[in-house]
Amino acid sequence: MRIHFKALPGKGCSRERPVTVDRLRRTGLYLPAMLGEIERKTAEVRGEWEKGRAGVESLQDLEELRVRFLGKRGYIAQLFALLRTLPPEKRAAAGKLINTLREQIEGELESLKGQLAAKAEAERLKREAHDFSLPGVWRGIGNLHPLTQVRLEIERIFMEMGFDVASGPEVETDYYNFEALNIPADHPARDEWDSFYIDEGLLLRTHTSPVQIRVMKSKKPPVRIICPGRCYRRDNPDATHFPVFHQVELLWVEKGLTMAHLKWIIEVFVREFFGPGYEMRFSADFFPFTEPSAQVHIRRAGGPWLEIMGAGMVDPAVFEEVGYDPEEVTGFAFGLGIERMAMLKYGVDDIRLFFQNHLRFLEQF
Ligand code: 2U9
Repeated sequence: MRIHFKALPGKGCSRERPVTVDRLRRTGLYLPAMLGEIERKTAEVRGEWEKGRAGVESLQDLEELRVRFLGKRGYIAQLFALLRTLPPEKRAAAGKLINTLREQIEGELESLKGQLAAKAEAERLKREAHDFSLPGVWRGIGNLHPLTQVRLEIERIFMEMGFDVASGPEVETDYYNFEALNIPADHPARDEWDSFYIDEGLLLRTHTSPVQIRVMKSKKPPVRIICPGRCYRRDNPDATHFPVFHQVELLWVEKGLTMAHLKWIIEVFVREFFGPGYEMRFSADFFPFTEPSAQVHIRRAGGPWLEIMGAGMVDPAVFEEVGYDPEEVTGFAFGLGIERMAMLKYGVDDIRLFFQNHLRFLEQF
């Protein structure tokens, strides 16, 4: 034998150059082959094919087998190379033999490929199958913080009555937080709003009242707004104090408003927010920015009086500061603490619980 199948390129022999008649001639190995020899070699390749085919388990195996038999340097190419060494008159018969084998291999490769692809797909489906009867993994969808819920509820009630929601900066100037609200620098009332100063003349707002000043300075009456927002005071935390807290303040400025309108607005609010069955009490108080001023309590029949807010008619000095004529318009305002509203509504006895972010507390709302 001049051409050894063992030396034929297969796995690991890919660098070997194809055996061509030219090469054989050049190396002096060229001798015309015999027809019988080609028949024998073809049968040998068929045997090899059948062995190889039986061992195929994956598409990768199959591809390796294809290269080994049909590749540029594969067995079939080798047989054709041998064919070209036959005397021309014998080539047709031998060529037919090789072609038949090639077609057989091609056909079988195709069908094996189909079978293996189907097998791989079935395995993939099995691997990725979902059992929809298994219990699911519960992922909590979360809920709004109770303070947010209360704020949204208060906003809804007043928006339905025709009030707009206004907001402003949490870092304020001394002027908007105090001066414009009739609380001059040396006024003893400043002690009530012990503040976090950032710089000379700059502080964390102690109430949302500066928002009302900003709104009034920016437009003519009528003004109907509520101002929810975060406020800061230098209080030591205890069951009813926290240095960060939230307020909603209301301001209505228009011709002819009286304390009666203020009482009516608060009555509607109490009924909407706490439900029916409460009585309401106003008692005298003092704020530099309202005159007269009052604190408002509510109670259920037989229950204790609960303070819910401070309120009053806007002081004429405040109107003058923002450029409104106190002879022409009157107005009223109130301020309430969102934490206090939430504590009363849900029976929470310690304000600090709202800021500790314990899920077992928050999940109750
Ligand atoms: C302007 C004029 C008047 C807002 C008011 C109160 C009374 C009040 C407290 C309630 C609980 C603050 O959060 S709290 O500690 N607020 O008692 N607030 S009248 O009066 C204003 C506001 C703005 C221009």
